[in-house]
Amino acid sequence: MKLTTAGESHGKGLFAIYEGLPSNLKIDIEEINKYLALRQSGYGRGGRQKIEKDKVEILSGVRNTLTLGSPVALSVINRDYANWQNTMAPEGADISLKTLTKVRPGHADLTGMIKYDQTDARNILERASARETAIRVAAGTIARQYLRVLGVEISGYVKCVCGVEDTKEYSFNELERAKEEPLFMLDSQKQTTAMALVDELKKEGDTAGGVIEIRVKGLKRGFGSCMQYDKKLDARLCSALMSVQAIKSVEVGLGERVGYLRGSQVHDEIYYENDEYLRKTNNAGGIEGGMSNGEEIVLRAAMKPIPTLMKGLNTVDYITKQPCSAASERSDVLAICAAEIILESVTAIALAEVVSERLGGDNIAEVIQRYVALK
Ligand code: EPS
Repeated sequence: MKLTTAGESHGKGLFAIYEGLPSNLKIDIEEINKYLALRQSGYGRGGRQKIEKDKVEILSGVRNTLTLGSPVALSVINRDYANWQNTMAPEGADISLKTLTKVRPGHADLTGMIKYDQTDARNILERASARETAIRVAAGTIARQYLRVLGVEISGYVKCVCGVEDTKEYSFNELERAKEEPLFMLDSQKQTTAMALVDELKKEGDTAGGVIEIRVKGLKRGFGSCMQYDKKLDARLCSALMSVQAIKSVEVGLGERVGYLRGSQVHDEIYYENDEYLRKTNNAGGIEGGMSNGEEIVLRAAMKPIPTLMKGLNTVDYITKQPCSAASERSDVLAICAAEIILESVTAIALAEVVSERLGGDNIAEVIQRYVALK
């Protein structure tokens, strides 16, 4: 499977070509739109989300709701393009209208301008923007639908917002209600504290990030490989999570804590009962030796605070070289709920790819048959 995305934040839209899906997979467009709406939700978002009402259009590869086995082309139109057409239109535009030279620390602006030989950071930020993730959520929901026919489900929640941390443990089934919460947090007291903090940060012109936990239930053992470094499941999943804008750390299972504990406190002991190899703990987060071991996969990722601060950060104007305050027109204070949906989606995309590498299959019946036959 291969996913290629295209599109600028204030251009005509976001687009994707998703290759390698088997034929006869049923595509639920309403579910794609549900996840697109969830990606736009959450406390702390800014003005842009009031403009956009993301909806997917499937342009190829699906007929009467079933995949054909051909590349699936997807689009999500930017409503805001109507307000930016005069400066963004490929056919001809006045590029002087929205130039940005007060490069923003934490963004791609400065290095991108030097690397791509630009004098306007807009030519960098338009593509670097997290708006691109809308189309990854659309494709990710198709990947989710592929995994679901095999009995694999993905969920998650927000564990921490700017230091307000929920340290409780939750079962997979408890996670689903997170999406009904304003910050996708499961501890209501922590969530209230976090929302008050977001209000305070907004007043101060500041921003926040947080920590997200993603879980995968129902994947059989043996996906990924211990035989070659680039086939390891943990490497594949962590790379997918790290590819999401603003994600600065990713961990599996106990993660960083393994460096602070003894072997006897870390490894999940094995016992045998009712014809099954079982564990009492899942510190490994469902992955050992680069392969799924049949336990739930547990991933955590930290998102940095949004780097456009309304109060501005100290920087330099790229053209005049004079010190100034970084550009800020409008911004999200926090986009942690969006990130949670995006991380579920990229997990689905990476996992679907790993699964299809092992199972192959030109049509979904063949895929299911091969999966069922696995030990
Ligand atoms: C983003 C800046 C903001 C965000 C945007 C990501 O957009 P704008 O510059 O239009 O105010 O809202 O995210 C989205 C549009 C989205 O749909 O997630 C950035 O610079 O990364």
